Formats: sequence, structure tokens, C-alpha cells
Amino acid sequence: MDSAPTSKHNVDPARQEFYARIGKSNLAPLWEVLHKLITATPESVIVPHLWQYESLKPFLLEACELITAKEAERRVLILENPSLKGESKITRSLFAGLQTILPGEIAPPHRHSQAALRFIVEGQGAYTAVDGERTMMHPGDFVITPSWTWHDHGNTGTGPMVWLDGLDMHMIKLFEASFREGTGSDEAMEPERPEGDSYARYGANMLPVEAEYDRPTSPVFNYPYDRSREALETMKRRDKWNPWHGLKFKYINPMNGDYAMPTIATFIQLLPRGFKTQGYRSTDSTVFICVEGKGRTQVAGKTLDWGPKDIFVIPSWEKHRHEATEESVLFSYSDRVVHEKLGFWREQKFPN
Ligand code: 1HN
Repeated sequence: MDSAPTSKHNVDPARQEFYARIGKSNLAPLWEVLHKLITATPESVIVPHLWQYESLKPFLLEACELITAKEAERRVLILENPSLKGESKITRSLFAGLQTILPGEIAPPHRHSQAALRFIVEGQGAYTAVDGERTMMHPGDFVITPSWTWHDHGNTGTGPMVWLDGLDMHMIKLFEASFREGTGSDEAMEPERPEGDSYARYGANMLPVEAEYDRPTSPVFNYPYDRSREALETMKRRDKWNPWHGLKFKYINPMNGDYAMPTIATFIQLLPRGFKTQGYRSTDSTVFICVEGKGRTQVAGKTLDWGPKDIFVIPSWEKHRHEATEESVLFSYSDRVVHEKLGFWREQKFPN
């Protein structure tokens, strides 16, 4: 096959003949690819992109006419990075999708190696059940489905309910460690514990003495928005604004103060009206959703204008700035926790 030289070395016919010959033994010369493999700085293949919720909403409702939640198993429209069409990826490691469930519908129980987060976008009256406990979901709540826990969803309300699903799916795929099973039934699982049980045990700044909890994921599986919003509201009265983040918090596991999930880092931040963050970049490609407010993010020569429920993605090591034209709240998730745990996370804060 005719291919353009990838480096200055391989114009040499003797080398080319050698490469072809060793290729038959499933060998290849590192020196031809080294500079592509090890770049001086991250070269993200993904692009920044914004999904405007208002323009997606009709598609979410149209999907409801085409397929039931039961038949779909999960009625999710995948947010695909424009540079990775067909790969079900918003970043190289993460999945994002918008799930819709109609009144009376059930998304049947299953479990899988992939961990999920739900960030509730709109509606009321739907629950998710995780590992035997149901929690009602409200807009702005951050809900966790840890790896290999049974989960189902049901809408007992009167209108459609929509949430953002974030999964560590492509990490599991990379490691070829995916398992999945159903219960053999389409019916919702019977709860084993009363609603609010885990929040009472682990979410009230107390822990059971001799707590027996050995998962790497937070035992609090619903971080309600009214609590996190109230905290931000109280803090904004006296806190100095961080020039790169405004007022930004990570969700934590109360057992150890670590990120709430072992594979996905989650954050919430408040930007006051008129605030402009200074340039910032980090190695973790990040998915943002605007919860409240209005603003714009400058990244790679693009301006992403966001408002409530809009979702956008910032690639690894792309310098960006947020500007809030109204007081804004952003929720975000990334694989930063993995970068940190494995020791390769980096960030750069710019002086302007
Ligand atoms: C999944 O199980 C859910 O449980 C949502 O709601 C989205 C995307 C890919 C694979 C499994 C859910 C999913 C998913």
C-alpha cells in the first residue's frame, strides 16, 4: 500500500523493506511512531462542543413516540463528540447521554461494571433505585450508580423526566472488563430499605460507628441540589472568588473525603454575575451542564454560549475561560480522579 512517510526515517527503501518483513512477524519499529505516541503536550482528538437543550428537547420527546423505556431498556440519546461520531463518546473516556422517562414507565433493572452518574435536568416524580434503595430525583440532584449495583428507574409523576447520564464506560472498554446482567424480569425491583436510609446514615455529617462499607464509591447516592445550592448561597456571602473557578466544590465520599466516585470526579461551581474566570486548562477533558444562569465559555477560538440545561465539553489541555452574564451554577464531571490517583493529572492557571 502506498502511504505517505510518517517521519524522515522511512524514505529509505532498505528500512521500508525491513519494516514490511518484520510486520509479518507482528513487529514494528518504535522510532517511526515515537513522536506520535509521546507528544510534548496532550493532543486531544475531541473538540469543544455545546448542545443547546432547547434544540434537543423535541428529539427527546420524539424518541418517546418511537420506543418505550422498557423496549429501549434505557431511552437515551447519546451526546457524541463531533470528532468521534459513532463511538458513543463525549470524551475519550466518558459517556454522556440524555435519558427520558414518561409517566408510568419503568426502565428495567440491570447491573454492569460501568459506573454511572445522573444529573437531573428537568421534571419531577421519577425515582431511581440503586442497590435496593429508591431515591426521588429532583432537578440539580447528583445521583450515583456504583459499579455492579442493581438499578432501575420509574416515573410515578405526571410529566416526562429527563436527566444527564455520565458513565465511565470507555475506561471499562479500554480495560476490556465489561460485565452486565439483568434480573430476567422487566419489573422494578422491590426496595430493601426505606427511602432516605443511606442519606440519613452517611449524609448528615455523621457515620455509623464501626461502619461496614467497603465500596470505593460514596455510600451517599443522592446529593440533593437544594443542599448544595444552599451551601453555595451561604458561602458566596463571604468567600473570595477563586480567579479560575469562582466558587467551586467537589462532591466527596464521606467515608474518606475522596471524590464521590472512583472513576468520575464531579463538581459544582457558582459564578457571580459579571464574573470572568482567568484562563485555565487541565488534563481532564470535562463535561459541563449549566444548572442556572447564563454565560459563555471561550475555548480554542470558539465561544460557547450557554444557558440553563445546556451541556458543553472542554477537551484536555484546551485553555478556556468562563464568563457569567448572570449568576450561574455549573455542574461538571471528568476523569480527573483517575488522573490524580495514577499520578498524571496536571493543570495550568493563566494570569489572565
Ligand atoms: C445505563 O445502564 C443507564 O442505567 C443509562 O440508566 C445510560 C448508557 C450506556 C450503558 C448503560 C441507566 C447507559 C447505561
